[in-house]
Amino acid sequence: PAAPRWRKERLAPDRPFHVVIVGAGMSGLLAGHRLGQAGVPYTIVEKNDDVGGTWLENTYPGCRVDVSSHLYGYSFFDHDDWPSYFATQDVLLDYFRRFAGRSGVREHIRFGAEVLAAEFDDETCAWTVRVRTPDGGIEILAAQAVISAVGQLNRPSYPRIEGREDFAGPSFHSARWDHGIDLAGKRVAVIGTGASAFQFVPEIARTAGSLVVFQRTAPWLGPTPHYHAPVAGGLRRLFKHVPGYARWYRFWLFASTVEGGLPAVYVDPAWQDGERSVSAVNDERRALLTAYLEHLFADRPDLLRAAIPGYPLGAKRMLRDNGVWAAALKRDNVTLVTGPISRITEHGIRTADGDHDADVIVYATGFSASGFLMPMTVTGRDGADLHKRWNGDARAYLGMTVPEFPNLFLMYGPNTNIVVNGSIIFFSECAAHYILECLGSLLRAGHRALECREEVHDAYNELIDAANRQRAWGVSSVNSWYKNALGRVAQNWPFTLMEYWERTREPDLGDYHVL
Ligand code: N01
Repeated sequence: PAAPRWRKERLAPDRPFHVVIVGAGMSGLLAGHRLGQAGVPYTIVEKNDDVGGTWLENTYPGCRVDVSSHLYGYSFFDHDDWPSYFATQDVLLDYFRRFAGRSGVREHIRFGAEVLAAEFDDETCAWTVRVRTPDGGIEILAAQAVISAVGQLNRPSYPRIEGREDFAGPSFHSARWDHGIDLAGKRVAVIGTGASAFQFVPEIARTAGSLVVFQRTAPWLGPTPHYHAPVAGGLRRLFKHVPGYARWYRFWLFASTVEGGLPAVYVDPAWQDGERSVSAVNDERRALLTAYLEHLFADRPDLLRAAIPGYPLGAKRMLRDNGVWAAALKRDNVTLVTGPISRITEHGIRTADGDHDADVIVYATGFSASGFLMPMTVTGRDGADLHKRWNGDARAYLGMTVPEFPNLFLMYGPNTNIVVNGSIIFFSECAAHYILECLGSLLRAGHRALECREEVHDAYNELIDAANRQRAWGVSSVNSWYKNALGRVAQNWPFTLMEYWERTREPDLGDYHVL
């Protein structure tokens, strides 16, 4: 998706039009940049003191991206010269800081300010955005359109385990890493074995006195030998000296690792063994990855038994592995516990096999992903309340627009998460393009607002639901943040990335009521 092909001063030079963007992470910065290119005034409201969103907040040891760096960057900004194939958190944060500075977007950001509420005025067709300022005051911003770019994985989820308040020592969540606590020599307990724990456990295992990892569900591991490797010198030289090489490389990565992965998670309706695998291709992958686990834990049958997942590949996010996880679990100072946690006590964690005393507990228990836009209050046309409308089951058209909420656009909204190795930045670029095209149409035609038609929204969501029911993550009963409390997959996009690109290239104004 390219830069907007219009500029406000040509379409509607005298019309006051201001956009408020919520969040200065990857999507919010992009939206700001695109609005700037179109000459539309905007303000970004960011609760943190810096840009970067998830890459600012997650500072746990070992944090890095698990999508190829050469895909995990804006298609139009400095995306070639990554030091490693999978960039570390500090490199990514630096990338987004650099982008915010060089693009000029940083000047439009209100840092340390939090959007509390946004309300649509039926008379004026404008939004009123209520912001808590850094000094604790309240400021009201007026906007003709609001773009939410708050992300999906930004509210840490703490487990509902009895006795959590009783623990006498320090504890923290992986996304709120407490760097003030030195784990060296300490008895550390880690709850969870998702993508976050998988990255920091090998790091902290090196210095912790003892480390107990509590695993409820084993992750599938995708062998990625170069996961921590620096980009080979030869490749960097090719990028530098061969014109067009970087583009070709990105295209090759996209075609082979991104779009190629989806068929493995398609459900074959005739397949019988649904809890184990969902199709012959999926079952073949299971066999390959099981063999990989057998290789990793050949010398530890106890760990191997715990390491083989009991659910189909693709039902939860597969983790990239280069052997450091297995090596960490095999260390003398590390224990893997798979029995259910019965409670947390003053001294540590209790399971059926006894008490595991700890000095520090780290919650690697993920995020409340299905609350989209929580805890903001969003009030649309005729006083409609977004969270009441959703009632815990967020839906949007193309992940972006919601009936009754004119000129509200969501980035990384419902059903736009990509599971099989795609880069979410590609999705955000598609979304930013679509939003800008909507705003351009609005200004061109002199309309005040666009509101998604209920029937278009519903038909689209039926399509998404039907497809998600035919994906491994939709049929498996395993826990995952892809599903909301109702069991519906509210996060994932079930099709190819190219299909999202197709659908977002040109808004069809017939999908919208024009106000
Ligand atoms: O969180 P998760 P995460 N008792 O929800 C366990 C992205 N990400 O922060 O599987 C015991 O995956 C839970 O167990 P179970 C990426 O998209 C990317 O690790 O529900 N255990 C699970 O093991 C990722 O998918 C990167 O049975 C409990 C863990 O906690 C997403 O963020 C890095 C429990 C939570 O795993 C989230 O990853 C990090 C309880 N009561 C994150 N409650 C990269 O790019 C929860 N658990 C590399």
